[in-house]
Amino acid sequence: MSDDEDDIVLSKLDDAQLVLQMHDDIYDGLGDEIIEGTQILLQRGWTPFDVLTKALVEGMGVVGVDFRDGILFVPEVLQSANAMKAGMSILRPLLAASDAPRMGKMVIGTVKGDIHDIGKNLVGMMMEGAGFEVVDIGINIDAEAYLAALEEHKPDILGMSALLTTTMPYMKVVIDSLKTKGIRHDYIVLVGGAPLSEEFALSVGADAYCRDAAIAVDIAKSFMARQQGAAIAVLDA
Ligand code: B1M
Repeated sequence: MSDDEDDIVLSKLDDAQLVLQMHDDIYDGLGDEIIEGTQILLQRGWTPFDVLTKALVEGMGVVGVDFRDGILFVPEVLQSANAMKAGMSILRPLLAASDAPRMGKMVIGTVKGDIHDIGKNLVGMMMEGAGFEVVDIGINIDAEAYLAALEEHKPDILGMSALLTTTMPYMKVVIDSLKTKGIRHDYIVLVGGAPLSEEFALSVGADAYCRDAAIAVDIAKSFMARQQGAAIAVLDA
């Protein structure tokens, strides 16, 4: 860190400057500064959602570009990820403290071979904020572990995340094992992760592709509404 950066007092920056500084601090992996910046924005009346998307997620986007271009390497990106998680840990309870009625239950995990968890965690946080109960089963999850979690927690929704082109095909392995057990239609299967697409999701037999966490919430809500509508129709018949 340069002397100039040492002298920056986050609380003296205006909102736009602070957000740009937080992008730099994520890039530099400065967790304490991210915690402080997150708290300042919240004190200034920012919603947790805006802090998350504009200060944290956008900052991580810059890291992703430089990682792709060989400017940043794994240890640096890991520090950025940890700084981002430090900010997320403050926002999590705020996003979850919604008085929305219980919408349904989701089990979510990152597929086998893949340890990326920031996007999955974010989806979990947003779903909790929207009133869903979320059971996060972690990273590097194989088909047996997904099945065991479904059996144990009996969710409405199975969420899977994959960030690598090499791990996304594993989603099909999980969905095929649901089919083999004859339980595919017991769950709404939602998938997401940067390399996925709508076509991919449909080709592996998922119900929908979720481009980001906010869209995951909307899609989950609409599937739950459809399911509840269908249940009411059966009761009325
Ligand atoms: Co990795 N990595 N990484 N990495 N990493 C990517 C994914 C990569 C695109 C970087 C690049 O080259 N530009 C690239 C993949 C290339 C490819 O497959 N074509 C890559 C690579 C190559 C690797 C390694 C192989 C590097 C190496 O070792 N040589 C290695 C693999 C490790 C493994 O998993 N086996 C690796 C390791 C790592 C770190 C450990 C250093 C770290 C992960 C830390 C962590 O997660 N705890 C890391 C990171 C941080 C990234 C980037 C930079 C950022 C990912 C991220 O957190 N994004 C990433 C570059 C990128 O994606 N642009 C990259 C922020 C997050 C909010 O977005 O995860 O997309 P995202 O989630 C979004 C949506 O996708 C969606 O909603 C989320 C929120 O809006 N979503 C869902 C995600 N999951 C969902 C599930 C749902 C619904 C929506 O279920 C219902």
